[in-house]
Amino acid sequence: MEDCLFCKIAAGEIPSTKVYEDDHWFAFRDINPSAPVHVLLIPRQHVKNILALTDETNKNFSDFFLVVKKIAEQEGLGDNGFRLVINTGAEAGQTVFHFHAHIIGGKAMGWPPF
Ligand code: IU
Repeated sequence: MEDCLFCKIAAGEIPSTKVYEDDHWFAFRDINPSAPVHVLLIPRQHVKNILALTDETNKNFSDFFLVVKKIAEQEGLGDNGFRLVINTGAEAGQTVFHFHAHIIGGKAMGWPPF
């Protein structure tokens, strides 16, 4: 999609600190990390958020949790765990409208998150 920052990051047109990539997914370090590990996982395909998913676009999400697991282990979060956050819509705090999952870890966290 034209003028989508995260599409351009996934395409390598805008630099980022890459931590993982495959045919469908790209992951990079959040520019403003809220924990020692803060990775954003994005699909290469432009999907605005969960509410915009369709049967067709969902096909590329079938391995989503396994990719999350792979990145978490690669980042050393396999023992102590991590938090997975997907802000969906402005009220939930979504500011970039290309689906992204925050993989956050490396410190103790509280609940609720707001
Ligand atoms: P949110 O769930 O839409 O609020 O998350 C957007 C995230 O994207 C947020 O944590 C930003 O720090 C991050 N980010 C980034 O890593 N690089 C950028 O160029 C921009 C935002 I704009």
